[in-house]
Amino acid sequence: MKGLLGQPVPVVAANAGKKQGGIILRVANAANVSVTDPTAQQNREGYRVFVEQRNIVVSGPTDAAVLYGTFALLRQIQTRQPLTNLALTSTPKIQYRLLNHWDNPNGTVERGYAGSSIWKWYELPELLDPRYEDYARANASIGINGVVINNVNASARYLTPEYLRKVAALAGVFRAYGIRVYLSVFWAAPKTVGGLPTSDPLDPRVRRWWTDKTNEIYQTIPDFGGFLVKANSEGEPGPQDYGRNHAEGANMLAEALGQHDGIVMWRAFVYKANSNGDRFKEAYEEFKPLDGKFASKALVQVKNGPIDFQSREPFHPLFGAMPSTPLVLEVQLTQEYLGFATHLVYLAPLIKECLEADTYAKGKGSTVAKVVDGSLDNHKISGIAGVANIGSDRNWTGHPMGQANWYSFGRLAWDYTLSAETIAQEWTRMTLTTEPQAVNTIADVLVKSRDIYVRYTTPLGLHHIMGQSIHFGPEPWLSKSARPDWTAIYYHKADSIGLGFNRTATGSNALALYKPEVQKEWGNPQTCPPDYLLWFHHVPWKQTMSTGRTLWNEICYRYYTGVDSVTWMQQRWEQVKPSIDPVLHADITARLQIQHKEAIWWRDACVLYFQSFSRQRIPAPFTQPDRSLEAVKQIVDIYQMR
Ligand code: BDP
Repeated sequence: MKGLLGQPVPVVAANAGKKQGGIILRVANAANVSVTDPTAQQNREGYRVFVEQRNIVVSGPTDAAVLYGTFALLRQIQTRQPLTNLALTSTPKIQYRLLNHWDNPNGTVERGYAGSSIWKWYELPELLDPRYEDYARANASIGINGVVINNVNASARYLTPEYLRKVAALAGVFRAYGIRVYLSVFWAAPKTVGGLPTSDPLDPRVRRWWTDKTNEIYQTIPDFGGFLVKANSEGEPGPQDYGRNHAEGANMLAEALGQHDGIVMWRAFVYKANSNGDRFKEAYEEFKPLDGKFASKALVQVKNGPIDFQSREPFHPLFGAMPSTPLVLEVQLTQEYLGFATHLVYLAPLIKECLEADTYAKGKGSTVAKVVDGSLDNHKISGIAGVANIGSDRNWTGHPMGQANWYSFGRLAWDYTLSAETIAQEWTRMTLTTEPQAVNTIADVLVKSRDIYVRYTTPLGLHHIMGQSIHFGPEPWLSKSARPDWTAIYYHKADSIGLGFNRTATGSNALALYKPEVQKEWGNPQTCPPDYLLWFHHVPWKQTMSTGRTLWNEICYRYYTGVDSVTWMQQRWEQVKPSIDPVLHADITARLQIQHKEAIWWRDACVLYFQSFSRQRIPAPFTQPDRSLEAVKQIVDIYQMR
């Protein structure tokens, strides 16, 4: 309040609160919250902010609720909303609202684009960087109540007493902000840490080891949140190494959690090595048969789409297909496939697109959001996870606008009905400027930015055509890799006839994983939304689309206008210059320049490469790129040089 009002605000004890004209923080009603109510946990976090006599009262049943209410009040003030007749009431729609850090013990971050990890393992537990508290406060301000602090490609180190003390030190900082700590576990830890000959989940020694280890964790961290597991995925060990399935693995950990108040989040991001099917279908085929076999403390964590955090994916077919299992939605805030920390891409529209998608699992209106919040299938627990874009950068996220993605994730996890526009406005006002015209301009750029990114990189449902190791650059010609499903040609299937992956009944039939209503819409190239077209159809270059252009012309149109739209973003950003801190303005101006350069790079790489199949000219008014495909390939090679 002092910072916002520019004058000191005295803090007085509760019983001195008889005077009027202040803010009262009141923990009340705790007794009324029923523990058998499925939404009890969320109710414990819900708040009310209202006016009583001449005071503003922030009330809720727990400290955390009052904290969330306090941040809601601050948001109200900071975004300059009226305070008269204030009546804010809000309860989170999803119970576990988690950040997943992909941070390693050596201080690097898997796919992290904001510098190195913010956790300083060699200084912990004695030295606590003040940023830990800033981080926790920022999370609490947007309602995040848990953090998985280490990479899903996990190190066993975190399960040693030495490291558990370090984790406990972080938990100690986060506790006051309503945030619990979780760990990603390395499946083979019973062997590497425990010295056992096996990590078979059905082996009694292994079970004993996990139970003892879990008890030890709770002795060190009494409010420990639980485990996140990546198993039998991309080379990580798992229960299948012993002929056991994912549910048997998850249930063993759930059993180890016993009476402790913790959960297991078991990731469904799996696809077999050397599979000759369609990677799109693999997680579904492995997990769908396990529905109903998971213990009550186990949730299955599913990425928003079936492949891997592409700039646009159809919703994952597991949503709506596992009614007996609570599913955690996993989205990626770090912009691995969306331009790293150099491209301005606001992700709320992407997250909402998934949440609002209709699975038709129980008829119309069975949205992914209703699957995830547990309401569709009456689950007692629900969760959502965002892969964090936070690092050691002074501005936290590398791209200053990346903060908007951290912010919007928290806001949507709390209330997914908020619009991407509202959140963009809120964030802009609280972070950049309150000048109304500038706010509108910036929010408009934010809201359009994701579609613009899709246009100049992967329009019409193209996917996975990025550089093998530089995921921010194009490599549609990539034809050899350690696995076929790591190449680009596996996905775009360009040939002299056309472009796109036929996933209809005449192709891989991945479409059959969806409910008939969805199949009907996407299965016909005429009714399939153009944004998903090449996800499901191999379309002839000369085919006329709903836009009136042929596929080839439409592709070109999107790549070229996508680049022009980056110019538009640059112009908009220039317009708001008088309202923005000069250093920040210059930073983003420079990043937009990089974005523009790389948009042209994507466009040239893709139109030149696909032109070698379509054998058609670039349609007017656009002109042939002024460099050759070979020249573009060289840039990619340079970035991928050892
Ligand atoms: C992929 C990333 C890889 C992650 C993997 C995962 O490239 O670094 O380990 O996802 O989610 O997108 O496990």
